[in-house]
Amino acid sequence: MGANDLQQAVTLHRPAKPVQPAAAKATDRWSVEGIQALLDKPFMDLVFEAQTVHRQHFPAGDIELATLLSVKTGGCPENCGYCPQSAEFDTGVKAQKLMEVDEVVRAAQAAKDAGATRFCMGAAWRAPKDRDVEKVAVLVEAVKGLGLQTCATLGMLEPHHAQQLKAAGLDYYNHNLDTAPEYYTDVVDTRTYQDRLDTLAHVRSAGISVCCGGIVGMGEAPVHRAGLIAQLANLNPYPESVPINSLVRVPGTPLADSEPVDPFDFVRMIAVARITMPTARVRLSAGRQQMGDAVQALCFMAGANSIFYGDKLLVTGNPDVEADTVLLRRLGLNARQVQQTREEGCAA
Ligand code: SAM
Ligand code: DTB
Ligand code: SF4
Repeated sequence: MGANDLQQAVTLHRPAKPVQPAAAKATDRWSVEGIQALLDKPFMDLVFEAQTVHRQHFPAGDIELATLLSVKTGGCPENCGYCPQSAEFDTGVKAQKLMEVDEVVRAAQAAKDAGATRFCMGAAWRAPKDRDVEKVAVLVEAVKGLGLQTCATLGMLEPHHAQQLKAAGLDYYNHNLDTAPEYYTDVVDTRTYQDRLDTLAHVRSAGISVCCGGIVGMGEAPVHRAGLIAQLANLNPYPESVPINSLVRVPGTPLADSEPVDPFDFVRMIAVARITMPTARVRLSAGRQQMGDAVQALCFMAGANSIFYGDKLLVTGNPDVEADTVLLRRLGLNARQVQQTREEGCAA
């Protein structure tokens, strides 16, 4: 990619003109305004409310550990402005083929041995082809066979793909809405928000649990943060897992120079996700390496009860297992061997 192309990409990713939030539907449980009012609460009141809701639905101190593996890295045809794996951006990430089953099983077993209960396989595809889904189904079956919860994030799915993955034993599918609909086109223009919603509907119809969240720190306005939470919380039902990512600013991506997020504003997003989606696993996701222990502790106080666990996210770093083990011990947080899901009834 040349300097001119990069300049064009940067222009595409300029902050949006102020836009009215999407019109509310009669069935919506939450309005954007209601969520903004929560985000605007005094910090201590908001965190107290979130922790109160949290304790009504989960045992105190319970945390889920989910390990990520990039099973197919780089070379993606999409232009998501945050992503180091897009072929459009010069980030130094080399495109690789889909990993072999043995290699994936070894990584999954190591994750299990280190204490993870969920294993999430990520692929840098816009949408997998039939033959890709067949191969990933083999991976899912093998990982499931180790006694781990399985998750995959492969891009847009057709209904028959979702059914095939469900039959192979896929427990969760991760597909993020990333931001509010009004800001989406400032971040990616090779697909639409509706494309994302359609895939989520296909995943739901196939009986796979939904993992869906977003990213904070992409130059979005407060109303867009509220708009993202409104979209997630108004899904019917809302997602079982909600990853809240803090943008990892990767050199070469159009969003590399975004303003860092105020850590307290990030904590507020966790708190509001907890309050509006009380039984979901709210995952403190990308960005922990840049966050520090005290901010992470505030996120747990605000209701986060899941992390990505392992030295790497997909292509960028994550706190190492030793550091996380120490942090969790210092905070009295414990991973359980059998994670309860909403269907199993996770009220404390
Ligand atoms: N290609 C598939 C897709 O886009 O759905 C799956 C992989 S994609 C990397 C999964 C998610 O990772 C994205 O939706 C985005 O939310 C998150 N992500 C990617 N790059 C990120 C970054 N630099 N910082 C934070 N989150 C990021
Ligand atoms: C999610 O919400 N965050 C994860 C996972 N789902 C797939 C990915 C984070 C990626 C961070 C940058 C990278 O390593 O590529
Ligand atoms: Fe491709 Fe997913 Fe990265 Fe977008 S987020 S460029 S779809 S790998």
